Amino acid sequence: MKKRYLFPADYMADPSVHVFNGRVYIYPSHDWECENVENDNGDQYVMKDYHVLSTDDIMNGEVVDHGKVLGLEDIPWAGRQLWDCDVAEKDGKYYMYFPMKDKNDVFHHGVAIADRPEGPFIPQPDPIRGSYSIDMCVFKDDDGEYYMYFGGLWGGQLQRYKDNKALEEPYLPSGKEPALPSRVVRLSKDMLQFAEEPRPVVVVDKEGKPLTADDPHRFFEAQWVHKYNGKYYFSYSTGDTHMLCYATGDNRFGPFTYQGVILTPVVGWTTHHSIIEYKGKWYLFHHDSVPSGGKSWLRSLKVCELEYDAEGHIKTIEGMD
Ligand code: FUB
Repeated sequence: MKKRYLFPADYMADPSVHVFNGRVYIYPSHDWECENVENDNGDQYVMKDYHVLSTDDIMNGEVVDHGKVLGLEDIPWAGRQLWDCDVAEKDGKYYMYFPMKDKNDVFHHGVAIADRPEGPFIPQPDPIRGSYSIDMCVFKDDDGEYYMYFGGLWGGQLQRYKDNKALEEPYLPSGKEPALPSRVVRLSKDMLQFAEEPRPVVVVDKEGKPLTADDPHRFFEAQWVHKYNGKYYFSYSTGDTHMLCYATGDNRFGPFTYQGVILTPVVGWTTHHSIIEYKGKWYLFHHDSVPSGGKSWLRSLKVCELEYDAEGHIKTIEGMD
């Protein structure tokens, strides 16, 4: 299968990809060299800014770097770490949603606004009220509403919350306990706040039982939602088992039934992705650490075609290829 490194000039990761005005826009996070040791808190992911990339030919065309569009120094509540962002368009304005640690080292979600998909993005002064954890995917559904899926374990801090409230002590389920779920929330009409309380997004097996914490295919982080043939596809990273997996359902809020592996482990600790259709073909955007010689915090953007079988099952892609 043909794969392409999209932007060999720099280390970027976590690609959120959308088609705006007929062109493909890539919203990655931006990796930097770091002197910290690698740890489960994610201190090695020191990302300080975002660039926007775009192309009109995914596998062969020029990938344009539109430059830096937002940096930590622009954001009044900034502590550190601009991790996986996403962008949505509404009424000709572009809204970037980003997770960032505040001055107390707690992740919240910021919003920044642009007049064009390539930015620059101007941040709101405060984070979204009630926001927490990381890795947002904003999905516009057929009802015209926008829904944000988010959450990530370990360094992503999801284990610090239950029922949208901060716990006194983090709690990570183990063994046969149900795995920690991703979250979904409808956005307000002005796109700047949550319109309701976030709900859990549960992945179940074929018998309808939630995947358990010890299941290697359980949700960890990096959620993405797309629709194919009228079904919702909820895809995600399994984190410490290093796969991209997916589950399908008939309802945007889930539950989603586990279906299989999209991408087997890549070189590097993290795996992360987005899925889009462009000019009649489907694509998987992700990252790996091959070009940096395996440094998990220096990742490179990669893309390949994605295929479905006649029943709508996604064909598994080899991560090491
Ligand atoms: O890039 C920092 C974090 O690593 C992301 O938020 C996760 O999804 C993982 O890729």
